[in-house]
Amino acid sequence: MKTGGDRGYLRIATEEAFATREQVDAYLRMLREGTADKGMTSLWGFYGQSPSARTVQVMERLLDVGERRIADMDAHGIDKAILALTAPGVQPLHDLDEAKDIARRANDFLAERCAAYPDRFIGMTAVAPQDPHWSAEEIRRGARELGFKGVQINSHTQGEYLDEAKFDPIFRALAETGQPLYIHPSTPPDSMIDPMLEAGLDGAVFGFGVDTGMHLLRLITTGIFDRYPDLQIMVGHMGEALPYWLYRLDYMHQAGVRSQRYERLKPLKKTIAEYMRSNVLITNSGVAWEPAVRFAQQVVGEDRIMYAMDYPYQVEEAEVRAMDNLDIAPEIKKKFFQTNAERWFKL
Ligand code: 1DF
Ligand code: MN
Repeated sequence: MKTGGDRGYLRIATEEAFATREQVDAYLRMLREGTADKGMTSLWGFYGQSPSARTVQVMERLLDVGERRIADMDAHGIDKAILALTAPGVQPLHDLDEAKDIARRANDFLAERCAAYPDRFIGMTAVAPQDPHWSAEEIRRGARELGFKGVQINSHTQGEYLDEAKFDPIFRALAETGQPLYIHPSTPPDSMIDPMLEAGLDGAVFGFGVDTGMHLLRLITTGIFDRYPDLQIMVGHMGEALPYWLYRLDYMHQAGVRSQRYERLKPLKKTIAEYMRSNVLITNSGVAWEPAVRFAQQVVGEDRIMYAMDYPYQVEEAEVRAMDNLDIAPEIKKKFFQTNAERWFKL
C-alpha cells in the first residue's frame, strides 16, 4: 500500500493508540496489588502479562511512537495517524497525583513525538477525569501549548459517566477550545461486567461497545448537546452500534419522555437521530465492513464518518484495501479517508 495520495486522497487514521512505560507499569502494579477493577484485570492481565505473539506485537507497537510505527504506516498506506494514550488511559488509577503525572508526561511525550514527525502524527490530549478541574486545564494546555487537536476519554471513570454534573468543567474546556471529544471504549465497570466476563465477551468483542454506546446515549439523553450545541463527540467502531438502533431509540425515548417515567429523561430540543446528524462523529475503527460504513453514511451523514485503523490492535492490510474499494462515489471516499478528519479535527 502506498502513502502520498495517488488514489486522490490521503489516508488519515483517527483512532490510533500509544502507551507509555510508566502507564503500563502502573497497570501491572494495580493487577499485582488487586486494586484493578474486573475489566482492567481481564484486559491488562492479558496485554500486560500474556506471552502470546499478539500481545508481544501489540506491546512493542504501543510503546513506539517513532520509526517502527512510521514503517508500519508506510507499509499500510497510512499518511497520518491521530494518536491517543491507549485505553483506559489513567482513568482507573486511584492515586490522583499519580494519574495526573502519568497523563501530563504522556502528553508532553506525545507533543514531542508529533513535533518530530509533523507530517505524520497528530495528538489528542489525555486527561484524568477523576480531577475534572485539572483535566479542564490540561485540555487548554493541550490545545494552546501542545498543538493537540482533540481530547480522548476512555468511557467511564471508575464507574462514573461524563453526564454527571461534576464533569462539566471538561465540557466547558472543550467548548472554550473548540476541540472534539473522542469517547474511546473501556471495559464495562464492575456494576455491568459480570455476565459478559463469564462468557468471555467483556472486551473489544462486545463489552467495549455496550459500555461506550450507552455512554454516548446517556450524554445525549441528559441533554449535553442542548447545553453545548457546538460540541462534537466522536466514537469509533461504527458508532458503537447506535446508528443501527436509532429508530427504536427515538421511538422509545420519546415515549418515555411523554410518560414522565424517569426523573432524568427530560424533553430535548432535538431527536436522538438529529443530534447524531449534528453533533456526533463516527469512525470505522475495528469495522472494515462496507454495509456498516454505507449504512452509517446514509443515516448519520457522509460528512460524519471517518476512517480509523485502531493501530496496533487491528493491523490488517486487507482492511485498508477493502475500504479503498468501497463502492461509493470518489468524493465521498475522500471525505471518509481525508477531508472529514481535516474538517472535524481542524487540521
Ligand atoms: C482492544 C481493542 C484494546 C481496542 C484496545 O485498547 C482498543 C483489544 C486497550 O482488542 O483488546 O483500543 N479497540 O479500540 O478496538
Ligand atoms: Mn481503539
